[in-house]
Amino acid sequence: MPKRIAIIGAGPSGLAQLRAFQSAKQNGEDIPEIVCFEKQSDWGGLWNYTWRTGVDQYGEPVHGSMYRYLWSNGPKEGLEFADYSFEEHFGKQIASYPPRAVLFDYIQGRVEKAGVRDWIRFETAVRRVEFEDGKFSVTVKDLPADNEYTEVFDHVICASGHFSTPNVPEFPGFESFKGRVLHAHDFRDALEFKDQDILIVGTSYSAEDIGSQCWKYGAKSITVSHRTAAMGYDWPDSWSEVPLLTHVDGKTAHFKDGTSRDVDAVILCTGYQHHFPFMAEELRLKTANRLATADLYKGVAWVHNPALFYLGMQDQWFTFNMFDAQAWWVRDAIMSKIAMPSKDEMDADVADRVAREDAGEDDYDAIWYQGDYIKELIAETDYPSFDVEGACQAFKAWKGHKKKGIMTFRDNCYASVMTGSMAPIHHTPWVDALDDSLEVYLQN
Ligand code: FAD
Ligand code: NA7
Repeated sequence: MPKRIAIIGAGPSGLAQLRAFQSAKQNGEDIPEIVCFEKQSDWGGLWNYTWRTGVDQYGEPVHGSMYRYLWSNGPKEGLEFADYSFEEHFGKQIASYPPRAVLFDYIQGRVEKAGVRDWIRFETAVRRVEFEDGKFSVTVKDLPADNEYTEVFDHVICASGHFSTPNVPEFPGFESFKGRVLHAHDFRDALEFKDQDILIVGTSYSAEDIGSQCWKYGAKSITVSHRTAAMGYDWPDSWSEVPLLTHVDGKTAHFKDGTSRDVDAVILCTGYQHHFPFMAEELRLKTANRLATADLYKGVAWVHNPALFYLGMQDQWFTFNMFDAQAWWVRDAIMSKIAMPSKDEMDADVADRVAREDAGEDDYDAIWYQGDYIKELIAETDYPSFDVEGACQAFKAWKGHKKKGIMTFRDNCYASVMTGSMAPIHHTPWVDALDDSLEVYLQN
């Protein structure tokens, strides 16, 4: 009997896993039986945009955190698949910061070519994963049929993402705030905040990008409140950065330095939780959003039971090609091409990764740390080797471009580390590009 493998989620990580197994099959290897459970009706994970917020048509928590007009927040040259270039997909080189629809198209292209859609059971939510007698029992719900059933697997690969369950702090006065309070997870369209005074709490990607979106689409002012430190970019005139919110009173927001400001809406860009309610306690990953996750050998194998794997659970500089590196490694561990060490060795590996991350001093160290991690994994599999150093350099240039102009960094272009060709400069500066459709983006 071939082994049976359950993959939870058909986002970029789960799709990387499907492609990894399919590539082994294409090379004539006997692969296990693969079943991928995806609760949405289509693949692509966060890149599969939904207008819905709250719960979906079946009462399931909405997974999507992406919003309209989202453009890649880093250069595409840092995330390109080594086995499927942008040029192969689009038939030409494209500009460096594609909008969501363009990246969604690219993600789909590789798995359509691989022909793995039949391996996915859509609209099927994983409800419970348990381990008994050396096997995993996976209970799922067929959502349209309103029917739960359980199947048994030799391995489970959890690729359910970790940017969907919001971290929602409460500040005094929210209960009587005379405006809208929402988390970034529920933000969909910046036009909703046109002509409004917006308060954003948080200073990471969501804060920076949602603030920039609101600015681009006509918000009157953006105030960003920080817990640790201001972002410090050279913001447009209508922006200000203030210390942490202490409370709100009516429409007035008060900050730690004693200043206050009237606002129409508060957008909490306060990050997400790693949330796996379907995992039995002894299988459930509990980790901060960091580069070296807790309890994952090589960043993927659950040290307490290495028949279970998690993909894409790190904080992310690299995304798609890192998920690939992980997926190829997990495939080879499952197919016994990579040997798993003792529990002590796995624990030592995790401790070493944590110590090395903690020793890093800045974002550049973090970028190279994650680049080295990718190199380490791909050296152990047949994932096509690529110029990871070149991708790190693209991220370094990107950071420099952000410092130079936070509203203009997306107008820069970089060379592909897969094909060597230079991306064209986009036909319209980002601040003026209000149409983010695939058709318009590809008009270069
Ligand atoms: P996800 O994309 O979250 O996919 C997980 C999948 O699992 C989903 O399809 C979900 O429906 C499914 N699932 C979850 N629970 C269950 C269940 N119980 N049963 C069945 N299926 C389930 N990365 C970039 O490279 N560039 C960007 O510009 C960028 N922008 C981002 C903007 C936002 C707002 C956010 C939140 C993230 C962004 N990211 C970006 C990072 C993003 O995490 C990755 O690009 C990528 O989507 C992660 O893929 P994943 O497959 O690990 O997770
Ligand atoms: P991140 O990167 O996890 O950042 C969370 C931010 O929220 C960060 O600035 C935190 O501040 C801040 N935070 C968290 N809790 C609080 C409280 N209680 N009060 C004030 N501020 C708080 O999440 P993002 O959503 O920005 O990015 C997630 C992904 O989405 C990312 O990978 C992108 O690709 C898109 P801190 O610095 O810890 O003080």
